[in-house]
Amino acid sequence: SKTTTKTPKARLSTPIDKSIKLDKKIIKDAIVRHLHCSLGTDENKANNHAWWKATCAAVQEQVLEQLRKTQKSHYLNDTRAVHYFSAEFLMGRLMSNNLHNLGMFEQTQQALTELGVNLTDIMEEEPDMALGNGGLGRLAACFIDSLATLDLPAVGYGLHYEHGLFRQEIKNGEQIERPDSWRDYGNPWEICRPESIQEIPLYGYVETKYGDNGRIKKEWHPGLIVKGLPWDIPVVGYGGKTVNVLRLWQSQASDYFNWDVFNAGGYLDAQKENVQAETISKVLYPNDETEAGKELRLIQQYFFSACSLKDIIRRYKRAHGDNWSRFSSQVVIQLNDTHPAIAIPELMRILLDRAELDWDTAWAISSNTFAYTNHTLLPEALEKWPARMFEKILPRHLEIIYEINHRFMLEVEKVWPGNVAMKQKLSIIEEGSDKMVRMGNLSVVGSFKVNGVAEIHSALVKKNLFPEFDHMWPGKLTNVTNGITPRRWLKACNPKLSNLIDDKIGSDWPLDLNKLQELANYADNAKFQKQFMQIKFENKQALAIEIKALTGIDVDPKAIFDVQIKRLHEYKRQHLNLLHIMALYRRLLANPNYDMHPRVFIFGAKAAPGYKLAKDIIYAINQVATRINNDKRVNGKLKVVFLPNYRVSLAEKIIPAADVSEQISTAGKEASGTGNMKLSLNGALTIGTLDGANIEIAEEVGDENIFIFGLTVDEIDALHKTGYNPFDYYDNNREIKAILDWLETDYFTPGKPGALASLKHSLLEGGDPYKVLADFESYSAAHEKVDAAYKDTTRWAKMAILNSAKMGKFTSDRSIKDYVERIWKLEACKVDE
Ligand code: GFP
Ligand code: GFP
Repeated sequence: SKTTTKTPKARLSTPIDKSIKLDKKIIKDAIVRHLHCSLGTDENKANNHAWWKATCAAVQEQVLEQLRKTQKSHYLNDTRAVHYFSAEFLMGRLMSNNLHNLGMFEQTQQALTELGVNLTDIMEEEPDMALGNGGLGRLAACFIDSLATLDLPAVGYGLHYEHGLFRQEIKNGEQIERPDSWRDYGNPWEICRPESIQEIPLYGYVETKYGDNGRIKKEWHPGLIVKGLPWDIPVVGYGGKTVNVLRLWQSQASDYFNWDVFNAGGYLDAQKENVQAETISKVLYPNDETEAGKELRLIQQYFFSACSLKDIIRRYKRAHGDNWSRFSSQVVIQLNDTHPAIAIPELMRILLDRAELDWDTAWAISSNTFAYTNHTLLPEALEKWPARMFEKILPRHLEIIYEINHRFMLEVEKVWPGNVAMKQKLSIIEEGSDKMVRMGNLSVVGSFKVNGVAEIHSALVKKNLFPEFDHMWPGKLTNVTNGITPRRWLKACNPKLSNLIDDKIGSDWPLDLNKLQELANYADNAKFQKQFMQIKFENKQALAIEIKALTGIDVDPKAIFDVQIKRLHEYKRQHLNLLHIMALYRRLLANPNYDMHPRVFIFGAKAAPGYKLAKDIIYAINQVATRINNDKRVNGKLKVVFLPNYRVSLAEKIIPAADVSEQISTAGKEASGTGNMKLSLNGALTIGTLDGANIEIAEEVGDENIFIFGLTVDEIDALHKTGYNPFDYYDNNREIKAILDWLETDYFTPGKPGALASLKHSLLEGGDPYKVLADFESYSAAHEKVDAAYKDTTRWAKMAILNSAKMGKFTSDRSIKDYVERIWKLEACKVDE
């Protein structure tokens, strides 16, 4: 079971095929036809929602035709395919993206104009598909866009959550979580596929039997069977040729099970089982602080992994029957973090218990099928599940995991004879009063490749997280630096800049982002600088209107728009940004002539519902904002905006309008970051630490076009060794002391002294785990450089242009080509007409 190793032919920009460009008359007719015949309404009555749905239906006709052709081509060519297993897909909205990728955006816009409808307005009707949390989920969405664009056979597999990430409201400065209902009135892009339902066993016990040949046979008698119903979301590649599928599983009660219970008189029990089964795909990341919550997460992971594997095997068997020898040359499965790691023992179970292969054959197939991406070094994110939970929910899988571990321990013994501590460290099982299964170790042992997501992160994975695995299997650990799709993150979200770029360098950059390099020739050109900055200004005007509508705050588009948009987490250090804002405020109060260009600090962030300090930071940002925004003394020089309900569609509005991009994580903590790439691509300058992909961004744009500050990974290590004491900074820096003490007063929380004190305490008595105080001075100094640079308009324009020009490396097409070359060994498959 060796994988094919032919490298795919490099495919450069294919211009969009004119033949699939539909003229506006055809589109107009299709929209009206759907308005009449699918929605049963009329031009006179239709509201924006109806127009949106009719337009989706008209677009979907094109999409489904290409989907059919793609599936046929893949089938006829018996292609090797990658299967991207991910608990998250943060798709956002699909309309604009699909129109651009099909090359029919302008025609559709014109068709609708003729019908008296504004495309931009009706696009606002589409709810975001927020089936994810942050970077990891958005990365998955960018990757499937690139896979389709590069004509690579690929399927995304995940969960069809009824509720995605919560909707965030801000009440009296605090985050309130409301359920997200992205498909209350149906979702026009998805197709239900009851013909491909899978049944998934859970609970029960394992029976050991002896076969005729004396061989031991295991039979799992499940206690519950749930159904997995697939929903397909077509993924349209740029150019509109390949349309792959994102297949998401919804859980349902299995009919016969309920029927029996019901007939036996257990009416309520039957109901209960329905609820239990349907709970599996109800919400994204159920709170796992309780035992029941933990169980539910493990069941979710198993449920979607098992459904997906059965689906893959069904497809494989259709082409190859019961001959397993080609499985791992046809199928590669990428595990997006450890969430789907349970797929490893599940495939082993199928191969051992169902296909009745011997262990070595089964293991050779399985371990040549899986590859694993690590997205974080934070210990709390490396999943562990209690062994007793496995015993209850997945008893057979626990046996298999023990066997995998037993055999792995023999390997460890060969490399480090008699070394018990080493065995304990590397074991998939963590011994203790409550035995745990380490999903990270399982993923490394069960995969043929393991990658980190930026150079520095992958180096730290080797050096700190999995050094012994690297020693045992040299070459297994590798790097693939993240990327972003320029179709969504420049072409679609920043049409003015895209048009300017088209005019200057032609229109094939969305497929070949290195072409942007040609913009560097115009970086000193006064006319181009003016055009570039005028577009930035207009984007800022548009955002100012949005800010007013969402928060009631007036901001001046002539101010510097300084943006930090990402999940709220201490390691991302939104509170470092906040402390600096408070410092500026203090300086302005002390000296009304304090020299600074007006600045608007813009935040967007959700905090995990159970993460108290993260929520406190949101509250602090809002309280400080309210006080500053209403203080006449700052003379309009300082504004702070917290935009509620940060999500993909909001990011698409903020990013084109950003001047400054805050990428200020503690060095060594942000694996890569991808917002940093999106902002820089749209001409924002980064203020950032030497962390994650910031380092590679700095390499591309050059040190003179980025503002780097703060401790490096090595300096942080050194600080740890000598002993870090945040009080040193508090006692010796008057500004830091004043700001932290300010947090304890009721200056920002009138009548409620101490309401922001938790922040101060985490930075002092709490030990300041993310070294906020250690980096404060250097951060503040870097901001002075930002201010000086902005005042020099020519210099700033040049820097901004060079940021856009140098982002070619960070297209997700490059990431996918790296995966293909280093890990997947896939070949492109052109879709036959
Ligand atoms: C795929 C889906 C099926 C669906 C067909 C439609 O086929 O559910 O009916 O496409 O073309 F899975 P498979 O390759 O998965 O069988
Ligand atoms: C994680 C890491 C990021 C990384 C993404 C994608 O993001 O540094 O860029 O994964 O690899 F933290 P979150 O899902 O945690 O936001």
